[in-house]
Amino acid sequence: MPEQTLEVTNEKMSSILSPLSEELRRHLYYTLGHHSDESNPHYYYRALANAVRDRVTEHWRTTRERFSNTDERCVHYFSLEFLLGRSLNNAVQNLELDDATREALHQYGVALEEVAEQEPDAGLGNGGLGRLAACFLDSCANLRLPVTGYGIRYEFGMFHQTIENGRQVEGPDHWLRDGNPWEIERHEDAKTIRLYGHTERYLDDTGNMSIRWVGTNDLLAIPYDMPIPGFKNETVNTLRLWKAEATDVFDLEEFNSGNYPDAVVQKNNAEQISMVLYPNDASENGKELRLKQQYFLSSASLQDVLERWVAKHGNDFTDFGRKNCFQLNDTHPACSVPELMRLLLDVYHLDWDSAWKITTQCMAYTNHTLLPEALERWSVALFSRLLPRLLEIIYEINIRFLAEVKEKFPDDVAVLRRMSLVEEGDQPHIRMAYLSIVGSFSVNGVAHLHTELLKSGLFSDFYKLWPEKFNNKTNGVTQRRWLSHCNPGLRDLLNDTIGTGWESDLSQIEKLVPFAEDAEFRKKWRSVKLENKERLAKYVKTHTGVEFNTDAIFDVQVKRIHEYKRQLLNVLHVVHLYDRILRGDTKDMVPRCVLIGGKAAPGYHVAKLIVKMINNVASVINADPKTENLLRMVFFPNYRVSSMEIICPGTELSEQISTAGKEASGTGNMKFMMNGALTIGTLDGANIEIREKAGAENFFLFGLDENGVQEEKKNYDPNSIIAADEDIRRVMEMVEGGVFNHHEPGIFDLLTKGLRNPYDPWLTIADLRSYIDAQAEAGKVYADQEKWTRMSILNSAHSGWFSSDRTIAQYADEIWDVKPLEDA
Ligand code: B1N
Repeated sequence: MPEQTLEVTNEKMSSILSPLSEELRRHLYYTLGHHSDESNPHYYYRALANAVRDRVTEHWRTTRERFSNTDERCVHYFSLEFLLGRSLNNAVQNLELDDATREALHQYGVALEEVAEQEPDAGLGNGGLGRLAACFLDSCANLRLPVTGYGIRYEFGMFHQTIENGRQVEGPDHWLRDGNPWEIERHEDAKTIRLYGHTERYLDDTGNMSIRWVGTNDLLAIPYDMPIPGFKNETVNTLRLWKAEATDVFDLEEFNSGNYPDAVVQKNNAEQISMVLYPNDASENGKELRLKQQYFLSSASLQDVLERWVAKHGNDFTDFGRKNCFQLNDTHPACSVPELMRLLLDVYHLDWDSAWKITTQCMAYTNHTLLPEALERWSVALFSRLLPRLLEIIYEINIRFLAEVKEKFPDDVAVLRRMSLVEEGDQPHIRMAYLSIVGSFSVNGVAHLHTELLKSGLFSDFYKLWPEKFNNKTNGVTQRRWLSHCNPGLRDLLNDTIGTGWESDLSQIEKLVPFAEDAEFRKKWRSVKLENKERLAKYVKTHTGVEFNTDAIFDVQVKRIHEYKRQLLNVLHVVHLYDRILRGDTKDMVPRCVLIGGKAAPGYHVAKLIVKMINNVASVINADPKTENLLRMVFFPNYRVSSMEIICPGTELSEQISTAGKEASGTGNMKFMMNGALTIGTLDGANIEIREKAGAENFFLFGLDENGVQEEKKNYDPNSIIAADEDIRRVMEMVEGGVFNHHEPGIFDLLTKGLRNPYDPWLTIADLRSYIDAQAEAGKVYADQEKWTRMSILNSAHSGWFSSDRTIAQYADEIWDVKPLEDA
């Protein structure tokens, strides 16, 4: 059928689609086979999602057309994680369907909120890194930038966390069980992915010596596209997620040899690749299946982009590097460097120099962590078995690279060993971060301090060689999800006070500054916060059974559980407050409700023990009548995107307490700030920039800075600190004396021994005194509600810098060199 006849113009559209209320009725009846009188919120959700999805289709098509017609550069954002959360409300908001939706649901007597809650979170990510990718897609669509996301359609996303006897138990997250109305399968764009096999030399048609990769095990990558609607701007970008399937060819061979069951088993093997998200945040995972996932994403996505290029330009790749950019979200998709080389060399027959020029013109790499345990290294043995052709290419890249190093530093022999892409040893490994740096024109960190530490530490040799490659892009979050959508009370107050411009340009939130001095406004600000605290208290009650008193300060730490994030420091402070209550020292103590939430990697024993300790401390405190109206603590189970949407608007004190130099950026800190929470934090990651923007007087600072940490480590003596500080000594006595594990003696020894260890890398005891004092200061200020409110308003007012729109505008300007796409 010719393309024209498929086209639906805007006018024709309105004649095809009826009012939303009728579309809802139609989907309920015809798509789902339900009558309204026998239905429930789950089916209303699915019918509504279909109806809203239909509303996206037209702008999606026109945006795609703009992409394929443009001669401007396009960006492909490669990430193993996209932590999208829910899509319905986002689409309703961005397409301005709020009134129509409410009206449509009204006929059935159900509220949008109740229906929206039926949607499972798309939890295709671990934490900050995956959520950042989702915020970036939103901002790219808002700014009408030609950016496509590429990822994996995991059948099972981030595991479901329950708590049994205080301990984390993992359950499967089968988010696709009821189907996914937000995706469209595009079988016609499937790609073949090759694994294993070996390489051989041969003479090609033109008589040239070429290399081919043969004897491979092949599988298919099937794309599923998800719409990324821009904010009120008729733009819908695409997130393309790949699902692994067995090739039909393979099935057929097995089938013909009478081996039907084996063919089916083979299909299952192939499908394993996209079966599950690895639940490790900031720690390396050496599993073969993980490397397969990484290569699968890289190869499928690069083939997609290259095939489209060839369809338009034939085999002329002269401009490919100038017209395309691949942004690598950490080293997880780093196979893209050798894979692009392989495709250009072996499939499109370019010579090495041309292929390398193109590759280094279009690859860009973002680093998200300094933690050595998170730096990816793959064993050469595994690489040579799984991806033999890629290994050859990596070796060749390395030989040429080391020659360049030698030329630059002729007198330094050690430098070659240090910078080599291959780490020598009993079992040689490929250093994926170095491969990414060598293959990219841009290397960026995610907050000012983080980038400086990359340049002076981890990547200092590379910085000396190529200073021009290095740059900083401080993270941001989308205010459309993290303010507008999740905090409607504050949204309305802002709109009434400073207009609506901040929703697409958060720098305008600065207009709030003078209102900090307006007593009437402060009162309204407090009443919005109170409503959000009530909503949060109800949520906490439902999921933990614990009552939060809304007069208390709501003190929150939600993020992955990790030693460097120091949830233990938080617990020790809570124990200190409990100790004060027990000894009757409650003068000037403000009532406090402490909430901690987050998932521990299933294999991370210490992190899981920290979860247990939080739960045990909480149980003892909440059960003790002496704490009534003064102190409450909960561990919030199964923390995820949709829980943060309720938690962050109700939070007053945001805990950002990592050991200085360890948290690359943090992004939860930004969500809290926008919603008017004050931060108690160290000089780490983006906290530093938050404090700069908010003003030092509006931030509760404590602890060693990064230099201080280095100094302290030389002579760290936690036991002397404990002995010399009465409060700390008592806290340790309670924890070590079994107050929180009466019936389970010794279970926390690993944790308390860690705290007392002079080699404790997280220096928890070093920062505890300063943390307790900063907490006391926060409590004191909270008692002065007018002062607290002023500080709260100023935090929101100065949060403009932390919009991912700003971050993405900088990527677009300073790395990608792309502009908004105008209508064709
Ligand atoms: O990336 C976020 C930062 O805000 C956080 O500070 C940082 O910790 C986080 C291996 C990671 N770094 N590294 C990871 C995730 C999954 C995985 O398998 C590492 N996550 C971060 C956004 O920049």
